[in-house]
Amino acid sequence: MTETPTHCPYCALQCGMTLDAGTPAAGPPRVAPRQDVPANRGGLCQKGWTAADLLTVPDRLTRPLMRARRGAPLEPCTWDAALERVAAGVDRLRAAHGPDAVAVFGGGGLTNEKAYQLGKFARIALGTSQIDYNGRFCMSSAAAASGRAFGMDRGLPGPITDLGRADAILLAGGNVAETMPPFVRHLTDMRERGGALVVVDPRRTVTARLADLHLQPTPGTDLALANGMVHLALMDGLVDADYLAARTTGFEAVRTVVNGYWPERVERITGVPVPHMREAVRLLARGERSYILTARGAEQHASGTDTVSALINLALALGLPGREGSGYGCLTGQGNGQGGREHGQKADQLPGYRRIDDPAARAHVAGVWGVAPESLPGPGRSAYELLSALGTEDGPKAMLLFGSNPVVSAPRAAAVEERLAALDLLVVADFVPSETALLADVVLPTAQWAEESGTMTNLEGRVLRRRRAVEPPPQVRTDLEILAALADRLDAPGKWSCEPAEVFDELRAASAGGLADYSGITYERIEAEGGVFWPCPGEGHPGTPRPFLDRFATPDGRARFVPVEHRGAAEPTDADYPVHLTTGRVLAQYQSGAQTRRVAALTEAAPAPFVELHPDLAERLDIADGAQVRVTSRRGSVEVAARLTDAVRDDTVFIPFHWAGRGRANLLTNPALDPTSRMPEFKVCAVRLEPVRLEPAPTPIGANS
Ligand SMILES: Nc1nc2c(c(=O)[nH]1)N[C@H]1C(S)=C(S)[C@@H](COP(=O)(O)OP(=O)(O)OC[C@H]3O[C@@H](n4cnc5c(=O)[nH]c(N)nc54)[C@H](O)[C@@H]3O)O[C@H]1N2
Ligand SMILES: Nc1nc2c(c(=O)[nH]1)N[C@H]1C(S)=C(S)[C@@H](COP(=O)(O)OP(=O)(O)OC[C@H]3O[C@@H](n4cnc5c(=O)[nH]c(N)nc54)[C@H](O)[C@@H]3O)O[C@H]1N2
Ligand code: SF4
Ligand SMILES: [Mo]
Repeated sequence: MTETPTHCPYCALQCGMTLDAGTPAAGPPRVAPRQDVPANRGGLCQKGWTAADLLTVPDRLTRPLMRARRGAPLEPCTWDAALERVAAGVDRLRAAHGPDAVAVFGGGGLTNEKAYQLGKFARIALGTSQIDYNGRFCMSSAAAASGRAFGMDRGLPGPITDLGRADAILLAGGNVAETMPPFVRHLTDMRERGGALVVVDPRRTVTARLADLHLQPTPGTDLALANGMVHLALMDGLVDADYLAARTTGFEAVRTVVNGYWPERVERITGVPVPHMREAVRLLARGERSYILTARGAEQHASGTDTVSALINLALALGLPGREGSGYGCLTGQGNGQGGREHGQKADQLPGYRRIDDPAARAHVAGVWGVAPESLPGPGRSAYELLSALGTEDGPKAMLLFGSNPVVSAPRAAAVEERLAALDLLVVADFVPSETALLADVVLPTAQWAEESGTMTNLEGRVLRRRRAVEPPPQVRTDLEILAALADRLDAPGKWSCEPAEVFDELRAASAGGLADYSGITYERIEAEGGVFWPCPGEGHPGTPRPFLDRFATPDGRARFVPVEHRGAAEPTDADYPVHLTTGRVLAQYQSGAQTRRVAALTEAAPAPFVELHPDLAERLDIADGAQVRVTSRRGSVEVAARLTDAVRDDTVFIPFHWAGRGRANLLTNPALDPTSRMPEFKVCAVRLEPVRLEPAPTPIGANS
């Protein structure tokens, strides 16, 4: 029996697990939790426990597939034929329309090695600026706000175990009891030591039920809430003046703005009673060790960057960031949501969290890649803008997609599906036939988590090893092998190793001197030290569990306040669409569901989408528990079952987004983008609801005679 230590294939907590490869006699592969990984210390959620089932899903992609022409079926073909079709198509489109005719779309689930190689492939094998990835839909607003406040964006400000020793944690828009269940251990550790948990969520979620205080705002009003809390902190004398003087700049402008956010006004905007706001500020200010954490609920808005800035302003006003055991943190979502946003699959970025429009960054990275800096393209379109441009007059005519299923997960998904259909060539690398793969002209079967090695950077900023534990099926290749084969056919410059360790060494060199400096991290060190925190600018460097203790990563070393004003939902409710819709997750399904809908135990636990609504709203609309409901926005309609609960505000309904078909939540969502992060507003749009009246079955002829 061989047991390989590795990490869960799903979320950013990257729970430690061992995989037992199984044998015909002993049974199929199985996982068991590891005790030695601080993030989960022996815990796993249901997705983690069933992760080995992914290896044996019945419709696993095991051969390349191709369709002869649009409308023809996808049929098995050889690797040679598939790769030749891709290379020939790319060459033809580039010759006709220039290099930006080919787009690349990546994912935050890819290892660091693959994310790095994908960004390099786009820039020097294809020469295209048109690359972005699904992380734009995830934490880009928090990343942008952290960047402008601290000069750097790295998930948590310290090891996850610091949270357990906190005096208070305010969690804005995160339902960790469903989205990272073992994380709750750290929150209960804190509460057992006397710390207080404050949860901000329009729904009384499983997580909110664990809290000492639950603030239940209208979706899209966290910014006003945070400004109101700074106002209260000033009023109640809780602002840390010494800290402001020593560690920050720009508070005066914020003081002026929050002047306008007097408590009663904020109560009117948010629906949160003034005493609750005041209590939240008091809890955060009463000790030395407090955290403000954000997740998608606060971030996935057209004003998400400003909302996170408002929450960071609150953290700074209370003197939290830049000290051990307190601060601001963003809960990264995808398995490699952190590393995936550092090494160049983002439209404006080069490895090491460098900007692609920075001449020094271009010169450094071009040097590592062995090309001329002038040959590198500039910044491209952000994810939704890229998807919206596909197949248009000046948009890309082909797309290569690795690690996302936008047909289900992109906002205004029906329009995105139309754009994908307008392409001359869609190529999808995946290990399951996702809804997006089923639209492709060429489908490349790729290896999955336990069949490959590489590194992942978890929500702490700790770089971890993913280890190969089983062989992929014989006709399946790794993403690195696919990129290398395509680079070869495209006569690309540069080296295209298929060995993760070699690619990692190149990534180290490319990231050296950047913000996300991995140059001192080696596979051996990760192994020996249980992971290494970036930045780690040299093999002798210990890594940086807690950045900002001495200085922030800004030019003057001080954190910057950013004054921000409340704007509210991009699409307010009105007479035709009188209810707010918010979307998110349930425990047993992951993202677009491409993986988890194929695992029997998970589908049994969460078989279908639903709409959560308050009994008062249901009564007004004549909707019974369990009834089919049509939910309609300006962009489309879905039909889902009603789930009545007083845990949600009576002006707001919630639909999880994990399903395709008639219950696809993203048929409804508003693609309004944040001006800074280009994050779409997944978390609020205006809808109306009506019961679906089932037509009575037609009476059979002669039945009554
Ligand atoms: N089971 C499961 N776990 C996952 C995932 C999954 O798909 N399934 N995905 C992973 C990924 S990639 C991510 S990004 C994380 C996401 O993790 P979370 O951010 O915890 O998940 P969500 O359910 O998207 O949103 C959290 C909460 O935001 C609330 N919310 C909605 N609108 C607002 C608002 O305006 N303000 C506030 N304050 N709250 C609001 C919702 O009611 C919801 O309870 O989860 C990761 N873990
Ligand atoms: N309405 C609404 N929509 C949302 C959100 C929301 O809260 N509400 N959340 C958004 C967020 S935070 C996120 S992160 C996105 C995620 O949504 P998606 O980007 O669609 O993410 P996944 O469903 O994880 O899709 C990953 C696909 O890539 C495949 N895959 C996994 N690993 C690999 C790999 O290593 N290589 C290759 N080639 N393929 C791989 C999987 O099988 C799957 O088909 O959804 C966003 N969409
Ligand atoms: S919490 Fe996340 S990493 Fe941990 S077992 Fe569940 S899905 Fe996997
Ligand atoms: Mo995400």
